[in-house]
Amino acid sequence: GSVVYGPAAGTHSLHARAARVLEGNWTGTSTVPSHGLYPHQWSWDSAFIAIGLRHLSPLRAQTELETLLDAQWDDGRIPHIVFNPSVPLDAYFPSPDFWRSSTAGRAAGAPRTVQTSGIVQPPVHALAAWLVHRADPGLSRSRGFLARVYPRLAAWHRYLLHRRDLGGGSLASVVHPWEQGMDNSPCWDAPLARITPTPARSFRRADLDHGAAEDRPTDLDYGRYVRLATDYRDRGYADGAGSFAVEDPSFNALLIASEHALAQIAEELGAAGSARHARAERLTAALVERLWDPAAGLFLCRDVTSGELIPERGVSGLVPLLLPDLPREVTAGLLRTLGGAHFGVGDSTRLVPSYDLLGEAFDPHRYWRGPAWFNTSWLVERGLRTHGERDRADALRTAALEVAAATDFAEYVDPYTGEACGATGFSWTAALTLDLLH
Ligand code: 9WN
Repeated sequence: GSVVYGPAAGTHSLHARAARVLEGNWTGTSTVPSHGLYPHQWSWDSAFIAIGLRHLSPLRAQTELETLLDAQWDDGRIPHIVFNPSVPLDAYFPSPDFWRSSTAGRAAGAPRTVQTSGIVQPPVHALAAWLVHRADPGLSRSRGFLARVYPRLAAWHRYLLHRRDLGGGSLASVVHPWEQGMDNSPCWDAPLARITPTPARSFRRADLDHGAAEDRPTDLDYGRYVRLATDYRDRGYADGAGSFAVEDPSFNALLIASEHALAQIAEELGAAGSARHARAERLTAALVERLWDPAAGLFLCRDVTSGELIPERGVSGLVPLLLPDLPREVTAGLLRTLGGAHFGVGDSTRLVPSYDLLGEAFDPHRYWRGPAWFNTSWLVERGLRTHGERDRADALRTAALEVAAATDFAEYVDPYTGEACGATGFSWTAALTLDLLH
């Protein structure tokens, strides 16, 4: 197909096209990831969307994050979905009547006015809030934006660092694959194998009304997702005794990057940020100690239930490249792995595949089992820049812009060919395109 990115006019039209996608997906107070497949507000989507929206409208970007934070629970958790009450119940599964946040979540302090899910997603929010502030500090100060979001973001990090330290090694655990955001990654196969699936006939998957079945998780996956979420709900969303707990490198790296951002927010508000920077450094050391695998040359997930590292290479293990203060041999190892045979970046693949090209479970079209996603490629691009790898960052940026343009902002793509999978007009693809254009 024709390449829209490159000449000045093409860049301009790509900017305008991305802006139109975000305009179309805006509801008035937040942005849906995609009207058909995901018609509510998603937590980490909103963070990535705000990072792009700040280039169009810093006010809308602030509102995006504040709408999400308005649904925060008293225990500090930010729910992974905030439901739009005007969307029919059967438009997305699992719907509010499954999660029952206002009754089952009462003890954990779920809000009374909005319906939410009870699980979380990666903590990209403080990073997003800081970047949104910097896009227009004058507007941000006049609205008291950082002063209002700071205590909420601090409570969110407190929740993750205390209630979610299930492994006792200072890192946060996820208790459901949807929390980590890469739903059917092969990294979850072993810990999920212990979970008895809920029979598929007992629920109806709305996702198959919009996405091709061979690009989506299987019914067996869904049976296990439903079982885990049901058990968590029936425990009142109390953390501790569940049958699935995993320390994930991407989730924790984003928490650390956000803790650094929270330190900068504190300083902007006239408080000391040094304790937070120091905590972020301690967490980086814990991440390396608990999840770095020198032989594999990337970070692995730790199954907290068995205590073992999970021997699967996912893009999640490359995301910590984002962190500024990694030991030199770790950075060098990540850079080698990124360009090597397992991920092929700058070589056989166009964007960063979600999973090991040589892995047994690799499938170039099935969701998080191989396809490339724009948010993870954006995070890796940022990591390359952080570590002074300008040429490699530029090449990845150019590829991301070309593929976004050629696929009409696809949700995910075949990592080799860039062919579109899932939804088009996907919000974080459009938002991160805007960010890469700036
Ligand atoms: C479950 C919204 C979300 C993303 C996730 C992605 C997908 C949901 C689903 O869509 O997950 O949360 O129904 O498949 O895996 O990363 O936040 O875009």
